[in-house]
Amino acid sequence: MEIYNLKYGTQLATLRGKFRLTKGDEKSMITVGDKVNCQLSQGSSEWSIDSIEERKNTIIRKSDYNELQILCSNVDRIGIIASLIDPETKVGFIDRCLAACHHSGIPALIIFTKSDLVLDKTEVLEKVSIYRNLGYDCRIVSALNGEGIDSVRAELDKKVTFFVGNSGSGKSTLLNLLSGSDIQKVSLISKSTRKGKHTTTNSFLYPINEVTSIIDSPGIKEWGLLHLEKADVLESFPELKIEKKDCIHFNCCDASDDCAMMTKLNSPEVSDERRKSMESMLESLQRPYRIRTGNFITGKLKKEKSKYERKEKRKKRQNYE
Ligand SMILES: Nc1nc2c(ncn2[C@@H]2O[C@H](COP(=O)(O)OP(=O)(O)O)[C@@H](O)[C@H]2O)c(=O)[nH]1
Ligand SMILES: [Mg+2]
Repeated sequence: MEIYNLKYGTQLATLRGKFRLTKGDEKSMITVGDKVNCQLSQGSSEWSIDSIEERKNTIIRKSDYNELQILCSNVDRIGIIASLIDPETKVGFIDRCLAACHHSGIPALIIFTKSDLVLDKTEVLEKVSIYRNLGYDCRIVSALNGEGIDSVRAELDKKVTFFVGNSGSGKSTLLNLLSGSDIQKVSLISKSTRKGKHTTTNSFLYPINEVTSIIDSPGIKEWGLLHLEKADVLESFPELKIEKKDCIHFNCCDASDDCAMMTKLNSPEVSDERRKSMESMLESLQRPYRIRTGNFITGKLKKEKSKYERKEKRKKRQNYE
């Protein structure tokens, strides 16, 4: 495992003892962003990790398969890297990331990339203004002509930022630009699928200077939100959250029909696009073991799949009988 130290730079170190966390179904020995205490073994150039300092925060996702994954720790910002085009990051993807950010309590910065490829600038502003009007900090950048890069650099200064986005959205390219060197490999966009090819395979923390770091991560298809409750998801929409104060259900949310946030969601004040995005998130909470075509099924997942299918069949039979 690679560790970074201001004095010694990047070093290889081995894990000592057991760091496996056993709390709940959390499964992570050590994660990127962790601050560790190390020592040099006597007479050797080999470092060993003795302990992990308490984490200030963690960013997690929970997939369909009931496994909680710690993506990183000790982060000040989550940079959602959303490409305007080639491939276009869907609003559903951005909203899922924002729901996870809201739950983690870590502020999000939405960075719209590849502005140079969009010829109609009003189209860009329309998309960005949806989020700006909701109060999110949004930046528009181009790695090609340098638009917005300085503003992002200034915003991320003296912070640890986690970059998340779909594959090919420009995370590694932006990291390289901000660091001023080609520290991360950049992928080519596939001509047939218009999606990025996976080049970044592991999350890695890159120190930009003594007080600024960026964690680059592999592209994800969607952020699994199964660690969230319905209320968390609803509250992640600022226009719904403000309705909570008038809700008859004090400090509770079962998203029932008379829930103030649900009432607002189903009102014409919320655009169809945002409503659909929220409905899709709520729906995915109800079907945790949903298996989508094309998913990679092996071992444990195979078992989960057949368990889920048996349960679904039983439900169907009961409905018909
Ligand atoms: N035209 C243009 N291409 C970009 C921009 N940012 C990234 N790219 C290209 O998009 C592709 C994917 O970029 P990469 O950084 O590897 O994406 P990642 O998978 O999110 O790390 C590469 O071919 C980059 O050269 C941009 O702002 N403008
Ligand atoms: Mg990458």
